[in-house]
Amino acid sequence: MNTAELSAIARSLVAKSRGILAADESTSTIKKRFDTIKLESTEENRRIYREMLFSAPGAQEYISGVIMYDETLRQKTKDGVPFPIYLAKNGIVPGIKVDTGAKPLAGFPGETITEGLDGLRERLVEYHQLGARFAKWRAVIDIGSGIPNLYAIEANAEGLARYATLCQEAGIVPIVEPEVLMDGAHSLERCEEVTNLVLDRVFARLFAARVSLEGMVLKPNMVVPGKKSPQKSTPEQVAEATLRTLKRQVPAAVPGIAFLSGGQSPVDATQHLSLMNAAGPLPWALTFSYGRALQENALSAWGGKPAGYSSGQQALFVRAKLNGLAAVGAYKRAMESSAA
Ligand code: 5MM
Repeated sequence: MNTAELSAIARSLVAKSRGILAADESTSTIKKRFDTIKLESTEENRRIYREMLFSAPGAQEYISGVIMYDETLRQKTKDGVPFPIYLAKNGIVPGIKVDTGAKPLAGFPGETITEGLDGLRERLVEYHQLGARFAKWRAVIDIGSGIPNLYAIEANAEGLARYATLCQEAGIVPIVEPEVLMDGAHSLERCEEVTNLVLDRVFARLFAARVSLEGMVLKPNMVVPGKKSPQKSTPEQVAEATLRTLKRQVPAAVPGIAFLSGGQSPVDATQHLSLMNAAGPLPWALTFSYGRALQENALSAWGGKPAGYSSGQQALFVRAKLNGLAAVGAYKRAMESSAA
């Protein structure tokens, strides 16, 4: 595939008022999510849940792409239509998570390296045949006492760059996700410092690996204080620090940035995105690629019960619509009460 085709897919993922649904929880993560509603994590329950999300009436207007896990990409709707085909027919680009997880980095206690490069070229060929047109790889950087070390950042940046070139070779748009976790007790300033360093290293390796920036999407964290930090930030401070960081580090050739939510509440994630877009014009599209912030309400409204199916779909629709508004800077917190 040529770069123009990759670029067209990347641009469609960040098209006006639309963003990405991250539904690529691995089997162990979805089990933790189902535990919260006391539902057994069987293959059929996972299929039913994903079908509920993918077929939510009205949500397609605001969802440009869905990131799936390997199992989901191979599953079908109750009517027997493979999920990637079903999504594509509804104007949603099918995506696939291709990393195999963040594993302990030898020699660097408390730090991780994301794995999955072995055999990736062959897996990408199969994923393309199954209908995937974009992929995702998540590198995880934790902030704590004495971490992150530069070596861990550079090793993860190299992994992201090697993954991204392999994707583009296979005609698949890479979503490059370097996530600086918000789990620690660090300040907003420390998050800004680390996020700057991480993005600087990531773009250096993407350039060295000859990744076409026009044919990728960046999926970063927002700049926020750690959850255990005594510091509380205002939404305006988060928006300002995040935009300052992105403007310093992300070339304008990248068509779009689709944030992860990282453990922010659904409302905070929407408000931060909207404030940033309202501060435009910006050199790239800014949208969402949320997992928890899109799914949390839908999961609890569904509750694993047939009677909750349409409430779950409605809850996803509401969050998708409000984030669609945030992607053009038009969301207000007051809309929460009238949105349902
Ligand atoms: C949906 O969660 C994704 C998969 O996580 P595991 O590999 O641990 O199962 C995750 O990569 C997600 O796509 C991003 O982190 C964004 O999700 P959030 O919840 O942070 O918006």
